[in-house]
Amino acid sequence: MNYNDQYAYYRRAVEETLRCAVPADVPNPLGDAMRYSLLAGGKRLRPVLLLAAYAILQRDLTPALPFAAAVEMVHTYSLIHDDLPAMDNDDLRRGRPTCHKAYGEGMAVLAGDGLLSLAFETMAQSRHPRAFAALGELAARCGTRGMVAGQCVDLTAEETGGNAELLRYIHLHKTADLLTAPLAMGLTLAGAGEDLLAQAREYGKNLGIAFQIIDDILDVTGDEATLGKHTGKDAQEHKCTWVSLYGLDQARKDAKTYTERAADSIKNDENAAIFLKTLAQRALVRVQ
Ligand code: GRG
Repeated sequence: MNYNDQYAYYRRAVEETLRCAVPADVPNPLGDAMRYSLLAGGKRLRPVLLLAAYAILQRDLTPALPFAAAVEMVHTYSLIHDDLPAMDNDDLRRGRPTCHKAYGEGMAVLAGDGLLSLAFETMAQSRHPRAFAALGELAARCGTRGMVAGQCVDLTAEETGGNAELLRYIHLHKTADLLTAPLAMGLTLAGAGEDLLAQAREYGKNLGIAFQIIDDILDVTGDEATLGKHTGKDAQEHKCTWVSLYGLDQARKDAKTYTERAADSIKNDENAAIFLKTLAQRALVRVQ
């Protein structure tokens, strides 16, 4: 299978799992608000990373699917909360009105909370023998020393102006942690040893930094219709970004450097490992 077919294959498996992930007995409008954001599309990058990492060692993806869905739930919760007026105050996400625009702020807070807890419930119910380790990895990376910490520093840097050290912290935690988690989870579930896990962590860190630099660039140069969200927000909100600190040209060079570092971190030559190298290169030239 070529790269595009492989990505589409992983993505389809995730979409099928997500379609019925929110239980029917969640009261409405909460259940509808959760499904509205979870099933709105998106690249499904994090679950694809999890399945690709798992596929380095295992053939049958079925046992990894609840974990792939859980990572996307956590990502979607973070987007819903990030879009709230108290944070980035966005009204467009994934090409449609943000959750709070469609369901109100209170329901959007609850939809985010609901997706976060449903993610952990889904992993716990999988009964996978390594579920606890995978779940711990996600908890650490999305929590108060991971993504939430990155978001905290991102918010405070709007007031202080930020600097290179803060920016690296923001990129590592707000973005790279939630790309590293699925890689480490997929490998852990598949029974990988420390050597492969270390390669994946290095890959995730560098991919995450490159991915966020590109996100910063796209906020300046990207097309709103293609991105499915508004651009120009970073400058409006005085955000500390790679572009605001280093300028567009340097940002492009740095994105390339971190992408190369990510690809070089993977030493394994299984098809699924080569897929990860290609994914990093594709992420560098992404337009959405
Ligand atoms: C609210 C705790 C909390 C965290 C918010 C997700 C987030 C952290 C902020 C959103 C803005 C942002 C630039 C986040 C960095 C990660 C990122 C680039 C998210 C967008 O991910 P994509 O491009 O989105 O994979 P899709 O829609 O394709 O899934």
